[in-house]
Amino acid sequence: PETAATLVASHPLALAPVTAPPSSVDGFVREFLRELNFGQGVALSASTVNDQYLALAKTVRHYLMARWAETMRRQRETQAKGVAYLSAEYLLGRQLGNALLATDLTDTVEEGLAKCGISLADLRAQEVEPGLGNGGLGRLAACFIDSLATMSVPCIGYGIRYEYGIFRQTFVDGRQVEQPDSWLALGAPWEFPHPENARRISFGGSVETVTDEAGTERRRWVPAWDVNAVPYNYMVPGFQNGRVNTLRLWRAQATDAFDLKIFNSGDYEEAVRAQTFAENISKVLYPEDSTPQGKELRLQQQYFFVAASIGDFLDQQLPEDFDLTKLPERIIFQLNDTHPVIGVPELMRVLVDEKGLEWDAAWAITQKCFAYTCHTLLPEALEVWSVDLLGKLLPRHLEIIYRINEEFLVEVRKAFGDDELRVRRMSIIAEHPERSVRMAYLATVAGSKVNGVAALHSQLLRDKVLPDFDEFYPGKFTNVTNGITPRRFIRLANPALSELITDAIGVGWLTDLERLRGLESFAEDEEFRERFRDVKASNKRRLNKVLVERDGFTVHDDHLLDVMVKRLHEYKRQSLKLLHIVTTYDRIISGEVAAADVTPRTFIFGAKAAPGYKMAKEIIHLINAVGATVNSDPRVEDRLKVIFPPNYNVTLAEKVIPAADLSEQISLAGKEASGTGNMKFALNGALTIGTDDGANVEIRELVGNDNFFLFGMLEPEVEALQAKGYVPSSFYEADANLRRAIDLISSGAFSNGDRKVFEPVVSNLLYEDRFMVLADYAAYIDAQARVDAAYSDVEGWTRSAILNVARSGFFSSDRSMRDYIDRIWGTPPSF
Ligand code: B1N
Repeated sequence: PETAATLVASHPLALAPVTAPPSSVDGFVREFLRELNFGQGVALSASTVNDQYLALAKTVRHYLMARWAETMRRQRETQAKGVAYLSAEYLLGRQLGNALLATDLTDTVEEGLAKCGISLADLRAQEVEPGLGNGGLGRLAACFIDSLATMSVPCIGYGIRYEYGIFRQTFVDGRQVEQPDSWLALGAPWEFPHPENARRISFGGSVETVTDEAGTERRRWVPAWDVNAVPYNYMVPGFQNGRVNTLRLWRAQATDAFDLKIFNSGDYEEAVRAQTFAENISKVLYPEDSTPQGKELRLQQQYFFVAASIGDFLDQQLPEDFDLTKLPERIIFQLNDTHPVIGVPELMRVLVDEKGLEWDAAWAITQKCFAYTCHTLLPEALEVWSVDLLGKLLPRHLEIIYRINEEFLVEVRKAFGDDELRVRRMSIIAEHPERSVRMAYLATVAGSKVNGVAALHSQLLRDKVLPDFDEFYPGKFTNVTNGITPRRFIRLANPALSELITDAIGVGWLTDLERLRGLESFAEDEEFRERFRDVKASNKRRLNKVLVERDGFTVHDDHLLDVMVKRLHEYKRQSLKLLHIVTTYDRIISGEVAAADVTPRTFIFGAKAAPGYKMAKEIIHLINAVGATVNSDPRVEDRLKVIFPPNYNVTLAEKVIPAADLSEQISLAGKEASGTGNMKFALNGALTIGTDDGANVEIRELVGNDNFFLFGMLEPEVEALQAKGYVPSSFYEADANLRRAIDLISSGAFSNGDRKVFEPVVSNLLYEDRFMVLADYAAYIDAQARVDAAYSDVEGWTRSAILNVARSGFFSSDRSMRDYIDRIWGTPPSF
C-alpha cells in the first residue's frame, strides 16, 4: 500500500517540482481551474478578469518551475562560468505573452480558455507591465537576459525591485502630469520573494584601524545603520529550449536591529519613521534618462543593490570552500553604465576586509571580474559623486577608491613621466567644481574591458571621452553594437509578419536572425510584396483599435505612418520633427500647396520627459498644441494628423512599431550612443529617416543607401561648426521656410494667439540650440520630400521595406550576446 513515505521516496515531486507542460487542452483547463479555485479562491462564474489573469499567470509559471529548478541544479553542479549582469534598470514589458511563447503554450492556452468562455487577449491586456526602467538602457538589459537564456548561457540579472516604476504620464491641457506607477497593486504573479535569503546592507559610520591575529593592521568599517535586502526572483525563460535563468531584484526592508534600538528608547513614532526611511531605498525608480542627478538616495540605491548582489553571488552561488583567486574563472560582473560601479570598491572591501586577502591579490581578482559598458557621450550624463556625499555614506569605499586612484596614478606617471596635466586629466578624483569621484574613470580603471554600444559611439568614446585611457590601456576598449530580442519585438509584437516570414523562409529564424537574408529575393516577388503590405495594413488597423480604445485617437490606414517614439530629450530633437510638421501645415494654410497634393501622414509621438526637465516638458506641450491645431483645421482636410498618446511604454511600443512606415531617428550626430528603437522599426519593415548617428550608421550600411533616408551634418561637421561658433539665428535669418515655421509658433497660432506660452522654446532654438536643430532643418525638410516621393511609388517602397527586414538580422540581441561572449566575457553556452 502506498504510504506517505513511499510516496515521497518514489514520487518525482519529491525530487523536483515537476509539473510537466500539459499534453492536452483539457489538462491545461484542469490546472487553470484549480489555480482559480484554490489559488484565487473563486469559482469561474464569480471570477474577475484579474482573478483569471492571476490564475493563468500562476498556471503558466508552474510549467516553467521544473525547468528553473533544473537549470539551478545543473549550474550548481557544473559551476560553469556565467555573467552577473548588474543593472539599476530592467524595462521588462508584459510577461504573460513571453512566458507562453517560451513554453510554446499559446495555442493550448487560448483553446482551453475559450472552453471556459475566456479570451486570452483579454487576460493579456489585464497585465500591468513592470516598468522598472527609463528607456533604452533598461530595455537593453531585458533583451540581453532574454537572449542569454535562449542561448543557454548562465546568467543572473541583478537589480532593484522598485515599488514604483517609471511614472505614468498623463496630459492635462497638453502638459505632462506624472502619476505614480503602482504596478504591484493588482498582484505580482511573476515574482518569488525569498525573505529567508535577505542580506544586511550597511551604510554610514566611520573606519577604524584594528590589529588582526597575525599582528597586521587592517582597516575596518564601523557602519552606522543598515537595511535588509530581500531578493525577489523572476524567471527568465529561454525560447523553447528548456532553460530558465534568474532575474533577482532586491527590495529594501527595515532591519529589526534598526527598529529595536529606537523602540527600546521608547520612541514609537521614530521607529516607524526609521522603517519608512529604510524602505524608501527601493521605493521609486529615478525618472531621469541620460541626466542623472547626484541625489543621496540614488547612491543609496546603487550601493544597496550592488552590495546585495555581490554578497549573494559570493555566499549563495559559490561552493563553500571556493578559492577566491579563481573567481574570474567563474563570474564576470557586467556593469550596465556607471550605476553599479560602486561594486568595484565593494568587491575590494569584501575581499580585503572580510576575506582577508592582500590588497594586490584582491585587485588582481577585481580587475578581471568587472567589465564596463558605457551608454552615453553627453558630459552631463557621466556620473560623478561628490567626495563629501560618498564619504558620508560609504567611508570605507571612499578610502578604497583613493587607494585605487593613487596606485593607478603611479602607473600613469611611470608610463608618461611627470606629465601633471595628464595625471590631473586621468585622475579618478576630480577637483573641480567640487572634489568628486568620476565613476566612468573608476569603471575604466577597474574593468577588464570597456565597451560602447555602437561602432560610432565606441570610436568617439576612445577618441573624445577617454582618449588618455585608450592610450594607457591598449586593447581594453571594444565595441558591442546593441541589439533587440526578436522573440518580443518580432514574434510577439508582429505575429502577422512572423507568419509571413515563416511562410517564406521556414522556421528557425527566430533564434538565427541572419536567416532573414533569405527574404531578399522575395522583395522582387509581386505577390509577396502584396502580402507584406497586407501585414502592414492589418497592423495599422490593430493599432487603430488600441488607440481608439485607449485615447480616442484614429489612425487612418491610408496614411503614411510617421513615428517618433523615445524619451523626450533635446539631443533627440523632437523639435526638429515638430518644425517639419509646422512647415508642412504652413504650406497648406498659406495656400502654397493644395491639401490634396500633400502626402497624407499621421505623425505619432510617444515620449516621457524627466519630471524636472523644464525644456523637455515645454516641447511636450508644444507637440500637443500643434496637434490640437492641425487636427482640427478644416483646411488640412484630414491629410495631416498629429497624435501623441500619453504614457508610451513597452506595451504600446509592441503595437505602434509594427504599424509604422517611417521611423524617425534624428538625433544630432554624435549624441545618440546607439538607439535600439531604430532597430525595432527596421526589423518590422519601416524605413528610417535618420542622421549619421549611433546604430543608424550600421543600419544604413546594412540595408543600403537606397533604403534609408540619410540627412544632416556628420559628426565631424558638428564638431567643426561648434568650434567655429554656432549661431542658430543665422540659419533662421537665411532660410525663409524655417523663419515661417518659427514665426508661426511665435505668433500664437498654436496657443490661441498667446505669444508668451512657447517663447522659451522659440528663444532656446534661436539663441542657444545646443543640438543644432536649425542647422539641420533644411536638410531634414529636403529628406522628407524624398520620403514623400518614395512613398508615392508603392511597389518601390514595399521593396525597400522588405529589404530593411531582410538585412537587419544583425540587430538581434543574440548577436550582441555572441559579441560580448567573444570579446569580453568568455562564457560559452552551457547546457
Ligand atoms: O542607452 C541605450 C542607447 O541605445 C541609447 O542611445 C542611450 O541614450 C541609452 C542614466 C541612462 N544612455 N544613458 C542612459 C539611463 C538612465 C540613467 O539614469 C543614463 N540611457 C542611455 C542602450 O545602450
